[in-house]
Amino acid sequence: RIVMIGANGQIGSELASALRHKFGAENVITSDIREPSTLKKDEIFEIINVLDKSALKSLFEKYKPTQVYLLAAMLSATAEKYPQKAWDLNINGLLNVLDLALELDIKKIFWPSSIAVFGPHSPKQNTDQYCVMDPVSIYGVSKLAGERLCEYYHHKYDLDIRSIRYPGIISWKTAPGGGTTDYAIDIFIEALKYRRYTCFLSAHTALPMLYMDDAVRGTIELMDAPAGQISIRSSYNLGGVSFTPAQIAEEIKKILPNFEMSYVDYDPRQAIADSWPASIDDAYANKDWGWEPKFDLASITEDMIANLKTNV
Ligand code: VAH
Repeated sequence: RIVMIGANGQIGSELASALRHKFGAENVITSDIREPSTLKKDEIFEIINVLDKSALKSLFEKYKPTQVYLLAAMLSATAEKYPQKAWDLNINGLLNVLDLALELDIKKIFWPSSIAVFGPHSPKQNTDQYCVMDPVSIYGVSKLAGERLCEYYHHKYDLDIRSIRYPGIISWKTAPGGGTTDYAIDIFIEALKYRRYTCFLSAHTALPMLYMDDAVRGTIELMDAPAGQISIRSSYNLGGVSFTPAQIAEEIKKILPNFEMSYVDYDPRQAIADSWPASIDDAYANKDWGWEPKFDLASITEDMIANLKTNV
């Protein structure tokens, strides 16, 4: 049985449906700080604040999960507005789950990290699993510290915690919450509504991105892998596709020829994006558990436009 914390978010909402499909809705307990916008009759949901350790303990004692997915976090752009809250949620939320997992013998945990753990002195291209990591965003600082906690709890207590450094994730089902890579989602919504988009990142800002279908599949593949195959207990680099706002705009124009792209003069998220890698080397994920992305920029663009046209 699985308990997911932060199930209303961009990743949580789609990962929850994939897990319900795989294990049955009765075996997936979703939770978040407030009610979800939609809940089907066979779906189980509980209100929880991951910072309330005693409430979290009661939730785990009620459902006795064998796996916990902790997706609750404050993302990069919002975190820069509330750095102390971001650190508290991202780190103390993780510590509560780690300590309760030890106390209640929860077998397996998933916790997301991010390419935000890299910084201005990390290699820019094909950033490797091990390299200098000097994150400049409080989000990146909290994710780097979180990775060190995960590795520590694994080596000290043999906790089976697994993690992925997600690139920017592109999806259409759930609006993203305050990320620096959200332009790659907003651009599709506005292209379909207005045939134009004013991008908050500059035209040649290359960033590593991943389509949600790939992110969900990769996460489940990691969690399904035998523990003996997992050689990374901080967090796995995961690459998908790297592109710039100019490149995604060109791809959209192939389907919406009169789409027009423009760029703001300044946005605080540019400094965050400039500190991140342009592309990621995910050789360890490929070697340890067979990771391969399936979506490239063309298929992401086609899938996003096709789905947003019919569903939004
Ligand atoms: C963010 N979407 O922008 C998240 C992610 C790599 C980016 O961590 O903060």
